[in-house]
Amino acid sequence: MTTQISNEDIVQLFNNMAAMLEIKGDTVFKIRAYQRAANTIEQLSWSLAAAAAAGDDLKKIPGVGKAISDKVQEYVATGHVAAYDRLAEELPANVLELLEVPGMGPKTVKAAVDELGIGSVAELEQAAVDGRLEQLPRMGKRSVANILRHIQAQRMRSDRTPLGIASETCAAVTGQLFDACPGLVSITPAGSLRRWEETIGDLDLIAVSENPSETGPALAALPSVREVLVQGESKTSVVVDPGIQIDLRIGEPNAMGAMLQYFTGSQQHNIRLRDYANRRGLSLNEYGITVVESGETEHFPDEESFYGRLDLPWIPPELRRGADELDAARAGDLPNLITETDLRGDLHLHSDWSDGKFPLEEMVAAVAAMGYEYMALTDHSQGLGVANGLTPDRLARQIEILRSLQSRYDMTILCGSEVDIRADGAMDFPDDVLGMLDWVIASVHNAMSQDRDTMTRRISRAMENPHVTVIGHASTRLLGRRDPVEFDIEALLQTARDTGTAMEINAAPERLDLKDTHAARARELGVPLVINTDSHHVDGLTNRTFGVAVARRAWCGPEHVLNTYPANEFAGWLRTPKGQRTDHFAMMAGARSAAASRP
Ligand code: DGT
Ligand code: CA
Ligand code: CA
Ligand code: ZN
Repeated sequence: MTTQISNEDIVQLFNNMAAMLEIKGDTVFKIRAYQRAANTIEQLSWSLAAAAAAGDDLKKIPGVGKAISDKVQEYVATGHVAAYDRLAEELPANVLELLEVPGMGPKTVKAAVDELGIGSVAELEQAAVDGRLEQLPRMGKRSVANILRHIQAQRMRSDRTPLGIASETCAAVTGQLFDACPGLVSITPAGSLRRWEETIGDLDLIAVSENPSETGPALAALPSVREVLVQGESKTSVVVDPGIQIDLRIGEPNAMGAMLQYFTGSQQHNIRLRDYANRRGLSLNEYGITVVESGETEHFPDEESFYGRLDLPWIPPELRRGADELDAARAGDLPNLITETDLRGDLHLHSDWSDGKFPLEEMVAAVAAMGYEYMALTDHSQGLGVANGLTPDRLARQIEILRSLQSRYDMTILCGSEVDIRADGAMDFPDDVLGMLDWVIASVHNAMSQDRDTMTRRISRAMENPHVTVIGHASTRLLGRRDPVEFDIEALLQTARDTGTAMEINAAPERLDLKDTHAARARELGVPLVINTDSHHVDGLTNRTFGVAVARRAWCGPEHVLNTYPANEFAGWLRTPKGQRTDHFAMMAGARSAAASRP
């Protein structure tokens, strides 16, 4: 069996065939037939693959004759079309890649291949730069400049976008579309963004509208649009600043379940789900679920009813990785995932005493406004003299001020510090200074290129310090900007467990550190996780949503995250001598789970 084949896949197949035939110099009649079929199929609002699988007569569709119908059948049955493969073999490699460059139609590609021997986009770019491309018929300075610009733009967007930036872009575009489209009812993100992947290839949006035809053109007309890639009935694709591709599709309210499910992916999850459905005589596509025997397609307004039809509970998008989630769903073992509102405190916060942007008092007030029961202010230690870190004297003054602020708040204000772990693993404050603090985050901020063993020993030594409560942003990575340090994560997490040290999930969207798989391993080992925003600004507090997403992707419930516990239980853990904290946490988590499962 093949993977789910969408109408878009089929449209692309026939458009490519038309272009390849044109490059070969085939008859106009044959080329037009493929183009016409592609246009018709693009307009369909139901799955051609499902109809083919159900044995419908596709020739009843205008523009679809026997040759086209046979190829659809072949594609659906085998995942291949022999005629297509033959064409691709006859032509130089990478011709299809050249066709995808806007401005490169079949005739131009043919000339570029035949006359200049160009076989790749890189060679095309070279020919555009050194003036050879301009020599071709119908090519001028203008068209060459455009092709060059497209190639460069394509290279820019080939990089994946960090989640935080993609999510800001998504919110901005969604807002602008609502302003521009009176008929718009909803826009739902799908794809990797909905699964909270740490980087996003492109943004997939599904719109429901009372006036669907206004939506695509409105997207294409937004001021942030750099380039329009596709503008069709059912799909519009654009590239917006800062170089993010957006695929917008129109959904039907009564069939949103399948649409959202299909385009949320992951592809691996969908493949597994489809195999599971096939074994039950059902086939899945982006429009609904088809009973193979009767050929009847059922539609679902939401994902709950879609998964329900497969006798499965709804599976949270964060879990849809094509790993164990389907087995867990079938067994009724899906985790009860943590949500944002489970958080009762934020324990990594900076003020303008170090490198934060807001005064202490305003930072504390903003945290209290989140409705939290507790917080820790954690400005930097003096360390390398960067980030305006605090000397022991300034720290002592800050502690005094924080203690005096406490009387104004119900929220418990912990006096903390984010203390550098020096290159040799020593803490940047002596033990007597650390001893004044309620909460000590130990973080690496320098000597990041140490080898794996040295870095592992360095962080382990910090964990062995009896004053260190938690390791901050362990890998120090910055998504798209700085690689993680090298360390043995398994050894570190075992040391965390053995020493009673908690591990931070740093929610700053450029960090997401621990990352999901490491957080999952911490959970398995019983190491308490703490979700912190590391806010340097009052606006940073809402970044907790990204940290919660990491914890969800790690299959964490609230019981695995220390700062979901009520203030008294949290304080009880903190009072426990460090060497007993892991056991104490296991007891807290056990009590929490038992309470949750009580009827
Ligand atoms: P990305 O964009 O690389 O961060 O990752 P996704 O998961 O957003 O992937 P994308 O945008 O290519 O497609 C969104 C979802 O739609 C994907 O997770 C599964 C589904 N899907 C899209 N195109 C195809 C396709 O050609 N075949 C199949 N089987 N599924 C597809
Ligand atoms: Ca995507
Ligand atoms: Ca996409
Ligand atoms: Zn830090």
